[in-house]
Amino acid sequence: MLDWQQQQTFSINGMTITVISPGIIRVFQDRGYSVRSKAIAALPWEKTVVNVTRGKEVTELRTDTLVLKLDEEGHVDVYDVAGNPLAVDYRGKRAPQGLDKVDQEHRKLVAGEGHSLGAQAPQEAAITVIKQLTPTAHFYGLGDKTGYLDKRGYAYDNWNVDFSAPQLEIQPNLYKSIPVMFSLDHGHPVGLFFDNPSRSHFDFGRENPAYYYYSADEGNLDYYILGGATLKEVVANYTRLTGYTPLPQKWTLGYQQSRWGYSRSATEMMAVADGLTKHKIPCDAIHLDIDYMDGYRDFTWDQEKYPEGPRKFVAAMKRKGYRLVTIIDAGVKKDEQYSVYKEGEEHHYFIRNHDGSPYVNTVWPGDAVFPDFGNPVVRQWWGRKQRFLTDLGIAGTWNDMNEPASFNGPLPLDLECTDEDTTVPQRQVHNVYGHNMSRATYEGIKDATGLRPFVITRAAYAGTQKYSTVWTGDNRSIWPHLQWAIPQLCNLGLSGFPFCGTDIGGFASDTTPELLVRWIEAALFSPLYRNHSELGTRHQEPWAFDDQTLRIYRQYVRLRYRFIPYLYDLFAQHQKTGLPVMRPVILNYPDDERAANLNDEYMVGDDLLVAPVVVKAQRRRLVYLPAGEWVDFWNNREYAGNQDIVVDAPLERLPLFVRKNAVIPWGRVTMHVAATPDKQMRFRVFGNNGTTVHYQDNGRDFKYQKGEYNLYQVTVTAGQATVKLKHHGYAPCYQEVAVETMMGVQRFRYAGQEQYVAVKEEVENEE
Ligand code: MIG
Repeated sequence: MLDWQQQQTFSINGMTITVISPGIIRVFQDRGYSVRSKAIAALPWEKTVVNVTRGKEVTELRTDTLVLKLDEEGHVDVYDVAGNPLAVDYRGKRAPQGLDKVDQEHRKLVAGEGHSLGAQAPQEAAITVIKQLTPTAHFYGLGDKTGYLDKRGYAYDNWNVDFSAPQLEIQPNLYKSIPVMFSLDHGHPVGLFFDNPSRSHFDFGRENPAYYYYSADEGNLDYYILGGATLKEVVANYTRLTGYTPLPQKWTLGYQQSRWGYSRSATEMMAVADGLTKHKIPCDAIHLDIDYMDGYRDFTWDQEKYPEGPRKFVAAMKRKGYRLVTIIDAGVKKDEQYSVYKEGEEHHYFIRNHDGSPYVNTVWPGDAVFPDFGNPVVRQWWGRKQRFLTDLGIAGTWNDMNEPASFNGPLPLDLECTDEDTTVPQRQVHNVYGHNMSRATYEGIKDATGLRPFVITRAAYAGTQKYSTVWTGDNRSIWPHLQWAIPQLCNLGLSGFPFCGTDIGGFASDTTPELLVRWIEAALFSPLYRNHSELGTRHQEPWAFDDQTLRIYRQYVRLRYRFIPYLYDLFAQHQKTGLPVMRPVILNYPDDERAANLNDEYMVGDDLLVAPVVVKAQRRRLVYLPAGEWVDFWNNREYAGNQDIVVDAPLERLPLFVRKNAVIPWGRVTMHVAATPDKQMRFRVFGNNGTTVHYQDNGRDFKYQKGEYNLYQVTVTAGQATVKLKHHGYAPCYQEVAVETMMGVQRFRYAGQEQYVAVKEEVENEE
């Protein structure tokens, strides 16, 4: 620790309080557990002025963002600099209210009929942080939890599980554990990030409306207080702490087609590719689920199902224009004839029983063992294994079953696992299993290809966004799961994961044409835009139904490609702002009570407001427009904000509004994201005065980090457009730029020297 960092570290009442920056303060108490954070790669230290006032009973620490009051009893009270309470310790003890005290016998009785009594956190936990709850506070974050945007009134567990029964809003935990929460009370924001991967619990006033609490079974007391003037600043501080999602390859923002079962044969895969081509559905990747493997062995390929071998198959798909993404499961087949197993067994790379032997459970390949991803050597080994796929030309790795899932009961909690350089019981690293697998995969692919790795993972911990995209796992083809996709993805976005998506159409059960259409509409701006379904369910390719379904579906996938430059701009902005792409309205309008628990609308960046139809048979809906002025994307009709409007939403209509005066880059519709640099770009202006900064690079590798990118400034003043190249680091800049205002199209030509000159003005509006 440097001297100035030491000066920002305070020892008070047995706790270490570290001021990392004005808006990030760590509260720490060693309880004998590892202090190596899995979530944080490097603390975002900033030299900070800290004013310390030591009173008789209370010590006060003040930065220009946060005020902490610490008393002798160990309370930590957090205020903003204006004196608004943000997170004040509750002075009482936990006192469950209205929860039925059921003895074991009656519990059994109820359970006997198949009813579950839900999660119950132990009354005494090793760690409890308990805060006062005001009647007006809202809660967000927590990653992929089920239910509604505002978590107030609900309780959740952080324990990664594969949960395949229909997910209901009472389900306390799913595949990911991201123990960050944001609270917003009368517009005053704060975040608390509990950097403890062991099993933990959140309760937001479900147990008692007087308090909310976090508790953990074990681990150090280790949490970060995140401050900022706005919710955006608080979220940004969380991302600063746990890491940004690196720019994805541009094609990953294209449409993707998947289904468990396609990869049963090369013929079936080809038929999917041909279906997409024939029906003119733009698509950038087709996914191969577990069937391509030889007996579900990771990093193998079934030669019988692919008689020409994988190399020729991948090349043939590439000629058709389709990239391939392959699934890799966490469980490695126990098979003495299989090199991955043999190598791992020999070097003790698998999670162990107490006698040192590899622990065996059952997954798809039958008996399976589990790589010990907490060991850096195992991560490197697994990383090198990616070359089997990248050498074949596979474009991405989709990590599944990495909670880890197992069919023969859960992994015993005390199995021996490695945490970097020490041995710990499984339960202490359980929640970072998928995180470490993702990291190994990311680093391996980056080494092998030099490209921006495309990794998708089901299980995750805080900070996994540095390595991987996530999807929300096994949803169902039911309307409630479409409804939840909005708050679930919005909360994932706030929790550091801008690159996320749901299985479009629903994974389990049979989808219906109406549900599928509403899903492809609602998910239009979901960063990961993938249709995926379960083996044995009704097929849900866009052409699996009627002409109308196909037509509408195609229309939206084409529209998606129009918006890819806008989405890509948002990913570029994320590198600096730390903000999500798809976001709840409350993030942009934190003082708007109407937005606090708005579950059926979302925003994309600051400019697009999306109000999808997520209710069966609905053909009109109420749309809440926040402050400002809004333009209906479909007919340019203008609306004042701060009001509810009723809009028509026939099956083919996704209600979509653009912030007045927004300037939106408008991409080309192509069957696949172009591999060559675009020579032209068009911007659409939804008003007569606006400006945007648009980002361009090669969309593939890391050269942008060395300045190889372009920034264009497009400005419209009283209907008159100008275009400038603000930063010219990527040689092939646009030769032509068109700016389409509501009055007509203005064209520009690159004249060298970072200048664009107007070509001629046209009055007509063109497509
Ligand atoms: O449930 O590999 O969530 O997307 O298709 C079985 C088969 C295991 C779970 C994943 C799902 C995938 C499926 N997998």
